[in-house]
Amino acid sequence: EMDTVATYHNHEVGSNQCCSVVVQRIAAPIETVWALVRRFDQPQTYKHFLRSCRVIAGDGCEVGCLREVHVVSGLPAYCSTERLEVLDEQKHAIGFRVVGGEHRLHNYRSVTTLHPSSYSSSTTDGAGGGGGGREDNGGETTTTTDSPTSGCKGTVVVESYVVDVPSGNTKEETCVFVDTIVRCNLQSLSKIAERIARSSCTTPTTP
Ligand code: A8S
Repeated sequence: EMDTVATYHNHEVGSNQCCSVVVQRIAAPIETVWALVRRFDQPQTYKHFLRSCRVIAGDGCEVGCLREVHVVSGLPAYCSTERLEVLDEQKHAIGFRVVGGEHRLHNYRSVTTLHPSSYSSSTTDGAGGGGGGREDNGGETTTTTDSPTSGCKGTVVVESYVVDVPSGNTKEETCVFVDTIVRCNLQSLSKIAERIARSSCTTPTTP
């Protein structure tokens, strides 16, 4: 798992760019979370700042395809054109790059990786919320890789990004803005995946 982090979260960062990473623990199995995260053609399922998404080149889930997303009103953005750069079904990694659109986050690129974890069912509250972390320059990430057999199946999501600092803004301001969006996305992902996991766990089985 540390290998996947090293492979996918090692970004080249220019002098007028900033980078950060957000970590989210989810009390749902990795397969449940991956089923939501891998859908490059349906980011609005859990990214609630997105109003719509249209695939404009490719089949929607293969490297090289393009999507155009429209953003909800109230943000300093209108739309964004994004290219799928990484889709690794084995390592549970997905990454995209912003190639156009009307917004201020030029050359934004991000990678999201999922890691199996476990949580004790007596501390379900702690496993779901929080877990946000922020690092300035790709320092060590704190992914918990407990033995997946020691409790309920959970997932740790690691999402890192690099982006140009918009003119008139500082690196710090840019990171605060983007971290907020990414943290909201991962918290909503967590809620949705945990709801799905709960409903499939409580499905009555006939003896
Ligand atoms: C993502 C991450 C981000 C998306 C940003 C940071 C964006 O879609 C929004 C506002 C902007 O100002 C830029 O994983 C942009 O989607 C919500 C349009 C790119």
